[in-house]
Amino acid sequence: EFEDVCEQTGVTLSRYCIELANRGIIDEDLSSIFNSIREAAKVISKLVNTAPLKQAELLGLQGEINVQGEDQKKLDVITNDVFKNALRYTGKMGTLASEEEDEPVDGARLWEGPDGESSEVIPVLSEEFADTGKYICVFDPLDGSSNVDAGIPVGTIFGVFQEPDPAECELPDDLSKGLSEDQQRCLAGTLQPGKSLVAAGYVLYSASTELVLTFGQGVVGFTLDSSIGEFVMTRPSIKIPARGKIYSCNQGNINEWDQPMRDYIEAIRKGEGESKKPYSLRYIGSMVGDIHRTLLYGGIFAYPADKKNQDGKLRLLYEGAPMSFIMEQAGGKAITGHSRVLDIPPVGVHQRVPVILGSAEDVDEQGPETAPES
Ligand code: AHM
Ligand code: MG
Repeated sequence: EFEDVCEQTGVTLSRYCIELANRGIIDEDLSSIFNSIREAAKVISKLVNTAPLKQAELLGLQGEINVQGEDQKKLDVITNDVFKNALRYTGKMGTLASEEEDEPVDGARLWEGPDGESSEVIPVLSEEFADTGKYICVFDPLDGSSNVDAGIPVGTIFGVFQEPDPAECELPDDLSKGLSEDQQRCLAGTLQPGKSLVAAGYVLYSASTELVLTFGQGVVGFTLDSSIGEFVMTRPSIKIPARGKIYSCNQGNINEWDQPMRDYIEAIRKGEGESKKPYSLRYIGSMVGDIHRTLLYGGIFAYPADKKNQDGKLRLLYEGAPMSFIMEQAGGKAITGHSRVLDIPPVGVHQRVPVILGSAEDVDEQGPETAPES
């Protein structure tokens, strides 16, 4: 009877993390961080799902503009609080850096209560507990949120670094100017290249809620079974096909791209690329959805540099790097057009990066001289 139950419930994300911790692949702190990410993902999934029924509370603009000059949606702000507070509650976070926060924040000290009041430590937990942070989480709580009012898929993207030895990370003068000592420490710890990520993942809120993650040992996918409130493993080992026949980019920007990018897209579109087969265009404008499809079906996703945006649009730390880590772990590749995305040392939390990622053969065709070493 017990076996039957196990068979029906499958391997949950909690079970998976416990097994990895038992085998020494992740430590208990990282496992606890993933507990929080899982809980935050469930709450955000519920918020996104019910938003049209609570329009006044959840949809539309917040009336604030974030540090990147973008209008914040109500859901950007709410989901940022959900994700941030879930992580803080672990007591394992050194630093948190989000698309929706100007600067990285200390992950352990401040706890925001439901009324927005904050205290030095999480109520009922000891100061000691709140000071054990050794991980850094970078995240975009609701990527593609311009789609959310229309019920189009959106996602959460996250990456986890280990906190470096403070002696080893000094900020250059121009970056440390005007920051307190604490802020400097948080920023220095956050500016790590993607190749230092110890974990990364995304959650796609679509027809189903999908959580895809990597701890640097392949890529695993889970689906939220809302009837039991658990993420159940549905894809134990995701491998991207070596070549696809779909390209995904904002082709409206074609006149702004450089010539090699234009020539490449024109060629695959017409069936004049290496595969000699015409590619289909699929583009949601929600990175998580577009990349999830690319990962499963193969092909190429690109947000290249253009004349107006020399560094493209997507953010290195919490969009480009985590997605590139997942792609490489699934057997794909991720480049900027000049170098491997994971090799770039960030110089700012909200730094942008051009990305071209997907099936290895497709990425090689686009930029053979720049493809990463395998
Ligand atoms: P956001 O972080 O402000 O939501 O913007 C990121 C999104 C990505 O999800 C998507 O790939 C891209 O912006 C789409 O941009 P565009 O509308 O220029 O095609
Ligand atoms: Mg984003």
